[in-house]
Amino acid sequence: MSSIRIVCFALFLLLTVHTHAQTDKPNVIFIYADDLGYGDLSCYGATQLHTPNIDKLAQEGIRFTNGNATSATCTPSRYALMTGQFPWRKQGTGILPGDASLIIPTGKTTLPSLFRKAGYQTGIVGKWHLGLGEQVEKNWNSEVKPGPNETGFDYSFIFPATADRVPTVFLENHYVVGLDRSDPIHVSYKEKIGDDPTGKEHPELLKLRSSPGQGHNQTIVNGIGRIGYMSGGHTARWTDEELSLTFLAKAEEFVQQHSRQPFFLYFALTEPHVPRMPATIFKGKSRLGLRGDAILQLDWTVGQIMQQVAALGLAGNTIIILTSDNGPVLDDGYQDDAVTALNGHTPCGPFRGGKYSLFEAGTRIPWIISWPGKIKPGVSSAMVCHIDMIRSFANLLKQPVPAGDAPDSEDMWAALSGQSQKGRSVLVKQGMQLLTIVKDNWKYIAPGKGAKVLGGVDIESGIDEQPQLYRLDKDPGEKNNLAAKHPEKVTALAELLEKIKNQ
Ligand code: NG6
Ligand code: CA
Repeated sequence: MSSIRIVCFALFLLLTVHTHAQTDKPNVIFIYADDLGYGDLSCYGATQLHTPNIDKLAQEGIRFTNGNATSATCTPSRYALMTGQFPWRKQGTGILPGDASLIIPTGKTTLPSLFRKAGYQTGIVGKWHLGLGEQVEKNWNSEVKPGPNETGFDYSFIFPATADRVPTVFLENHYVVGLDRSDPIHVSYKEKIGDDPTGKEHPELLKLRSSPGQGHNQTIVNGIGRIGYMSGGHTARWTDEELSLTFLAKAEEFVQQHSRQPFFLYFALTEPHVPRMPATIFKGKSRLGLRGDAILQLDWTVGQIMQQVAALGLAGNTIIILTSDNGPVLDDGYQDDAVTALNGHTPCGPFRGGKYSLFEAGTRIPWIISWPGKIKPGVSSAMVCHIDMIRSFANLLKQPVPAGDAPDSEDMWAALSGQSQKGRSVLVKQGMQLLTIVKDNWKYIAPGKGAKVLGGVDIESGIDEQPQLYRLDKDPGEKNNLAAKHPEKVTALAELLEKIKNQ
């Protein structure tokens, strides 16, 4: 062969391999907002708030109207996403404090480990909230593990729990970022430690007042009272206004570094969770108060990532999913102006309840998937859930899932990719503790005891001592309880719920 022929042949081989890789192993960026409601985006009907970047993503992809979290709070939703197991099957999967130990098993298939096995580089940037280390008492000043790097991520840049919980620091691959060794970090959720002022003792130092009766008045960091006490680590503490930009910079770095190999990025944003303290350039921008401003910051961030993917020439080879861990809440512990500046905005969309609730707004969340050229744009009413990510991507990546792993996950790739309008037929969802089951648009809420309206947050819990039955396609606002009219449906759904619980 002449040398020109050899070069041509080599080029041909390279191109074939490259094209092959493009179809088989698209990059995946999974963007997980925190407490973003179904009605918080203009593509989902918001009129008081404009989210042009996410709207563009929706226009280029599929917008799901029946996207679901398994649970109405963060930790259990994330647990389900990561493991493919219903969180209520496992003790200790409720909202975790910032010093909790890791609750994800290290030896089982997780969403990132599935990608890793398929030859992807895997990274998480953002909120973790699934515990770190083997025990509560841990040394934050040396290697902190196990955590994301032991459950499937090659790279991690996280904060441990929530933006309102100590320690208010970033960890990059096991280590607190920016720590001065002469000022070690200590954390306690039991008693005050160190000399830092608390919100309770020094409310005059707060730039964001805590809501009465909702705590958030322990150690003050950056003028904001937190849940939990911490001492030391002063140089490592974050500035809330920089949180999102920091995560964006790290996400962009990850994408840039891995642009020539398949990557999976779990980009877990903190907006619009409390404390809402967006970068100064976003403050006042939405005219809906800090919560609206935080949503605009989130939208801008998504736009930045979309632009980067396009600029790197990766758009046709990258799946972007945008969704949220649970539904919206206005007053979740701080007296920002979310309630007073709402201005007619409806974070829950047409649904009832909100974060923490058994009603739909607790778990019915935005869900957009885009894969230009591969997934046909549109709107889908198929019922999809985060818990199905493992088996759906296992299908796309042609990866086996070992027996016993991801037990509650179902392969929904056909629905997710728009090849089918049929999603799940049945889904069990969780409020705080109690469960509800949806089957073919009939929703049953098991009777239970507890407050009907959750104090502080002022959200209907969905709890009732009577059984509740709703027809979601005809009555999305869950206004008409049909239990008395359809006792046979109540019995059938109650039995099915028991059966699934005992599986
Ligand atoms: C609650 C907090 C709330 C928020 C939530 C976790 C109180 C009174 N409320 O316990 O502010 O932090 O936990 O939110 O402490 S989640 O989105 O991470 O589930
Ligand atoms: Ca959340």
